[in-house]
Amino acid sequence: MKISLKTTGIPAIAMFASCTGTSEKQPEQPNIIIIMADDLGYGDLSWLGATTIETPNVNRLADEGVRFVNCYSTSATSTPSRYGMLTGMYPWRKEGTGIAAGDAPMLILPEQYTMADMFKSAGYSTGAVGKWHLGLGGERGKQDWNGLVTPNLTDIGFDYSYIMAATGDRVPCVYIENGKVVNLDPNDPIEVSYTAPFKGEPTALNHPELLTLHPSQGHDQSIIRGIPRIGYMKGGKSALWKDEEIADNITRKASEFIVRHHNQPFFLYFGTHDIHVPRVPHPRFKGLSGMGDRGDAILSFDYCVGRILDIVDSLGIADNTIILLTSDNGPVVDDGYHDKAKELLGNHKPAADLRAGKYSIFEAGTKVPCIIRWPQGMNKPGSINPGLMSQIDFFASFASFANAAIPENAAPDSRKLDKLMKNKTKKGAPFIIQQNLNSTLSIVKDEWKYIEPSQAEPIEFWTKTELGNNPNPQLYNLSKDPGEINNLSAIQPEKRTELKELLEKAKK
Ligand code: NG6
Ligand code: CA
Repeated sequence: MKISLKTTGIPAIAMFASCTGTSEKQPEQPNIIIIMADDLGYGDLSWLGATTIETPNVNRLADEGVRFVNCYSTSATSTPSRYGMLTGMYPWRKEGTGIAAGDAPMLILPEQYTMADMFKSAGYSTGAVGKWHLGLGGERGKQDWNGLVTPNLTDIGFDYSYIMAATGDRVPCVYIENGKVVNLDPNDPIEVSYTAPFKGEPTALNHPELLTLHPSQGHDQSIIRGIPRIGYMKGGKSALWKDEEIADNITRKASEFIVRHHNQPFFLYFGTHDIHVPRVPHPRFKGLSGMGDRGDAILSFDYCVGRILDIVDSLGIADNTIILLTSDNGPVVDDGYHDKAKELLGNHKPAADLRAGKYSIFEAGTKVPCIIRWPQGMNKPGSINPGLMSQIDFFASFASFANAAIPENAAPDSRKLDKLMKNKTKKGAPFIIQQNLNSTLSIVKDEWKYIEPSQAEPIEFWTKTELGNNPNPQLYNLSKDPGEINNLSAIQPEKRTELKELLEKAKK
């Protein structure tokens, strides 16, 4: 495929490699790229029915790959969801895996076996680019942001990392490459605090006149480049990211990683910032969706997917490269900034017809888009597979593709669904378990879903999302009632007991 530098923005080094790299023999082991979107809903892409927004690049991936329409993240928020996928262990088994602060210590411990370790053991080059949100360093608030932050991703299996420590709305607002802040001026050191503001530094609470984007909920601490954030930060001016350039910048870094390693098997975990808040799309997308910044961020995400597809295709490695696109949790419209997402939503349904959204144990919290493209390894590209799958199962399934052995006790919850992921069967996982903001659990088996009783609040404080917490057990038939309206718990006590017992057994 011929692509122009101008339209893709792919760096010159990539273009050079694209002209020379096609003659190499394909590696036996497939390359694997996970594109992990942030807060992208089941209804946010045109391949799943959205008509108010066009996502041509994701459509292309879907047409050339397989759409898995019953795929779930383990959790309805980012940190636990990513923890589950990368460790193959349900995050609710470990304390402290809820939404991480920007100064949280590394939640995956160096001695823990990760997906990256697994790929490395099979001879892969491994990289992580983009959103991290799983903590860094050994102790909360004790990271050396001006030196080497350690432990870092190198200690859990990634040869290369270029990351945002937490989220776009949490300090520190800098990129960290292999444990070191990028572009840091040693004369302007960084300080980070999640407890108290720095003397003399304006906060969003005290100086709203300095803001270019205003908070609707929380987000009233440090002001970084006119945007109010969670947490306090001082210094590091030359290292601060420019929000409107995050998408292009991390996509460039991801592309460069692919170029560097295209002659050997590689694993790339690419976490986009889109479409998380603050949504600050590049000016070329601003206003383009007609749906406010959230819609524009979807277009930006779609564009970045296109660039990853282009680079893979142009290097001649598409046939044996698995590209898996999914999201860390379900959608949210107003997640804390006045960005017109709500006012301009129109007929768009971010969660399609699923109930609730991000944070919730109802379907929209964890049922996420999932597309897998693997020309050489997959059956019937362009089709839809309804087999049940959870992101927890990627670990063991990928290990089988990579010919990697998983040590005993590692990835304890991950099951090999290789045939499903190759679209050679529609038979899915025997059951899957999900978690909401409060760690209330649900279990899905066949068409049945059981939600355990919970005393936690029914509604999320800021977003007013229904969390699905209910002091009584809930049972839904998802094939007849995908919107989870009719609680059949009292009417079908045997089914309820069966699922409850399965969940209790899995917990142990
Ligand atoms: C919430 C934030 C929200 C978002 C979320 C984490 C407020 C009011 N809300 O606490 O904006 O950052 O945490 O999202 O601060 S996640 O997708 O990374 O889990
Ligand atoms: Ca998220």
